[in-house]
Amino acid sequence: KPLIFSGVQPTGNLHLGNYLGAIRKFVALQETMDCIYCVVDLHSLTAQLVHEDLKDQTRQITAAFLAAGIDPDKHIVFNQSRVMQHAELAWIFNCVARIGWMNRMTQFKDKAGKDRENASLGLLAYPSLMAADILVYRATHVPVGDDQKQHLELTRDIAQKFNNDFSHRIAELGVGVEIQMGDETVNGFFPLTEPVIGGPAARIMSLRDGSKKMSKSDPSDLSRINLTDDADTISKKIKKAKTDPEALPSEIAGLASRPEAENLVGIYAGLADTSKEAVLKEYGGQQFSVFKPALADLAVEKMAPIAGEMRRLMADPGHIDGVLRNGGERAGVLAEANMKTVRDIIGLLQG
Ligand code: AQP
Repeated sequence: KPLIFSGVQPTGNLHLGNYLGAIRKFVALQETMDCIYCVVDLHSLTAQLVHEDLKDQTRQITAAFLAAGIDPDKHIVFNQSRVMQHAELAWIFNCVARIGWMNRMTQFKDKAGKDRENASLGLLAYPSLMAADILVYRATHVPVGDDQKQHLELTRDIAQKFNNDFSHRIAELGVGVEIQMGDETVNGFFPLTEPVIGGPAARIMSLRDGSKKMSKSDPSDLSRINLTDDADTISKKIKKAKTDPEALPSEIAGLASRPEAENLVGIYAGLADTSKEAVLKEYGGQQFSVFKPALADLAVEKMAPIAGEMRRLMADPGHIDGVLRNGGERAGVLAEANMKTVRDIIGLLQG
């Protein structure tokens, strides 16, 4: 049965990239699928170990989930550290995965920089914990931005190696399910999870540099639109966004080698829930002096209600904590059922 899992780190302000690339997809998927959405607080320790306002930031991401429209009664919303089975399975996956796999991750290379020897072991093993987050529920689909594609491929590699390494035990215990691998069907315990990536907003770029992704850690606040920015700030940032002097083209091919123009068209398409082609049909031939104000109005129209609702929710932290507690209890039951089987497959002495 399809099951959705995804997570967001409580590190700094959420931005338009997080919203269009991930959270908005979470909301759409909950209409037809069972979903588990997680604030991955353990992951955030790889970015910043000593974190004065980790609790508040965890509440803020939860508030963003709820304000965007995720229903915590029908689906599960919780913070990762409440369900210790994530860390337990991550350890097992650390023993399944190879160091070479981790070393190849572009996010690790970017974040570790030149001084790799000095990067934390947690930063290197980040994808192993991510695989555990997903596979502890045996989730089948993960909605994420394009930047997470490589980590999802690694999750599949870990699942596949576990299924292979323990194939006899899985068969012996009769706990396998049929897993489709290309044209072949194999028996395994963990599914080969599919990423849900795509649409015009799969990778939103910085407003200051069309070659860099919009990111929480960019030192320039003008590079991103934060979910909590007010209407004036959103308009100012879009007005100041880097562009070129040409008018917008009428065809998508005309956006090639115009990364900043392509980014703004993608943001418009994402917010309006349409395609880049449809945006160019409407604005092709127009100057940015016309397109930018239209984009600013649309961004304010879509984002301001979310920011308002987040502020309202943040005024009652007790309610948010209750949502996370309840979600954690429900997630814990599912995770423990799978972990019991994993411990049996491995042959750990229990009971
Ligand atoms: N620019 C982006 N465009 C589309 N999707 C994006 N995501 C992040 N940036 C973009 C997606 O948002 C989800 C949550 O991300 P995260 O908080 O887990 O971590 P991140 O990807 O590290 O976010 P940032 O802003 O990019 O942080 P830093 O600055 O630390 O690198 C994920 O699904 C992600 O794909």
